[in-house]
Amino acid sequence: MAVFEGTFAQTEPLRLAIVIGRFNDLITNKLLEGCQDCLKRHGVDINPHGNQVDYVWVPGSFEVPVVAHQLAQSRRYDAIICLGAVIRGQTPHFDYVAGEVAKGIAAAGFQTGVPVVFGILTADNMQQALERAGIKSNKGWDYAMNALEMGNLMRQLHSRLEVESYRDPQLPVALKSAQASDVSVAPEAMG
Ligand code: INI
Repeated sequence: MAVFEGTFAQTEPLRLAIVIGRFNDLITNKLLEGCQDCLKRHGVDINPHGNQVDYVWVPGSFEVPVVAHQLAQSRRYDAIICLGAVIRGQTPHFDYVAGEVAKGIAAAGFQTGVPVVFGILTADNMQQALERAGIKSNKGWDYAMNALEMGNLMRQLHSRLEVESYRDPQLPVALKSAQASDVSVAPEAMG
C-alpha cells in the first residue's frame, strides 16, 4: 500500500485555469495578484500567452461555477482556481449568492473529477475583505497552493490507477483514458 500527498515541487507539467469574478474587482484583482505571486514563485509560467495558465473573467461570482465546470470538463487542466468576492453589506441576497456559488463550485469538482478550488472570499464588509486580500494576508496565495497540491496529487493518483488497471483489467478505472506517458509519478507513490 502507499501514502499519497501532493507536493509543490514539480510544477512544470501542470496546466491551470483561473476563473475570476469582476464584481468587487478591487478585491478580486488583489486575490489574483496573490495567486499569481504564489504560482510564479513555485516555477509556474503565469504569462497568459504561455502554456501553463489560462484566465477567464466573468461578471460576478454567480457566473464562476458554470465556467469552471466547462473548463474542468475539457480535461485540459490539472486544477481550476475560482476567484470571487461576495460581501455581506452589499447585498441582501448574500446568502443566496454565496451558497449557490459554493454548491456550484463543489459540483464542478465532483462531476468532473478535476480539483476546483473554492477561492470565493466571503466577508461581512469591505474592510474585512481587504484585510484578507492583501492588507493583512492574501488568500489568493493559499488558493494557488491548494491548486498546486491537488494538481500534483491527482497526477500521482491517476498514474497509480492507470498502473493498477493494467494489472487487473476488471478494475473499473474512470480515468483509463489518461495518457500514462503524460503524467509524472512520485517514486514514493509507486512503491
Ligand atoms: N457578485 C459578486 O461576486 N459579489 C457580490 O458581492 C455580489 N453582490 O453583492 O450582489 C455579486 N453579485 C452579482 C452576481 O454574482 C451575478 O453576477 C449577477 O447576479 C448576475 O447573474
